[in-house]
Amino acid sequence: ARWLTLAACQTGPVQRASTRAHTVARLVALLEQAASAGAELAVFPELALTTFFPRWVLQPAEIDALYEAEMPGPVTQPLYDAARRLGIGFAIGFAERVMVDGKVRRFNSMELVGPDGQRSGRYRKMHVPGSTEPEAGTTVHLERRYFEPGDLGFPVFDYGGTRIGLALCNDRRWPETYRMLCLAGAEVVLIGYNTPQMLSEAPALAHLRMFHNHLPMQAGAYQNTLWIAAAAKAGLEDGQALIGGSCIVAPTGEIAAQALSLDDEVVVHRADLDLIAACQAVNFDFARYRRPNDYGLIVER
Ligand code: ING
Repeated sequence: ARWLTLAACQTGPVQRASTRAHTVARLVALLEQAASAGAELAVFPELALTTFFPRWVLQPAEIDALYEAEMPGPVTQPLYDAARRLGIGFAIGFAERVMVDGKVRRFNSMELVGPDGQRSGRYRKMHVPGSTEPEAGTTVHLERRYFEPGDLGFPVFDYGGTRIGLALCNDRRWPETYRMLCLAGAEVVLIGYNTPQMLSEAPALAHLRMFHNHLPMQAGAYQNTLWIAAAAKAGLEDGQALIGGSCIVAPTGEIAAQALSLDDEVVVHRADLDLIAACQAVNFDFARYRRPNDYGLIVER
């Protein structure tokens, strides 16, 4: 049997007034808890190092301080050092600022780090929701002001013999995310998210926020025979309530473990990777039963 012990490191609110160093120390403490519970691979939320700043219109001078110009940088290095010391890998969401051909580019990114503390993969969020300007009647969500859509596709990385895919927040609501990762051979998908409790544009859906968090992940895991570990940023962050519900989902579609709080909390499950083959044998023998020649509409505009 093949096993991989996964940890979803839910993170309570990261206020705008928090220093990066203080936040990194919290994340190191979560990684220590995950490792002492036997976890081999941990996931942190989307934009784990900062507040979820797309909720604001920021002045140009305020923006750069919220992005990482290098990963690891001097302030984030302790997390990479902790990974090596503890022998546990992790994925972390962060705001990425890079210079390409003399132009600044900004992505909502996630980095995979090995148990040796070395970078081993990067993903840039594909499904970037919200708008570039506040829109009347909607919750302010300016991700499209601060990030361009990812340009790295849906990569899958080797992690000690297990194939790992990455996804960020809104990506988890789209079946294409899981299908692309599945077809690239992913066995485990690590997800980070920041999801507001209240959406002013759809008060009638208010009671469904947690259902609509878990529903696509459970379906995505089942239909693509994946393990999923998903970490929320949770609780009251700069006045906005974020849902928690961090979880580990099996290829059966079952939630194997789930956070109970809206604060820093580690959710651990020893994932049986052989369940993937079992679920494929029962129904999802992709090579045998998929009808790709008849799915063309999916990639038409
Ligand atoms: N957050 C939201 C999510 O999918 C969202 C997206 C929220 C879109 C509010 C529009 C309005 O959970 C992220 N971070 O993608």
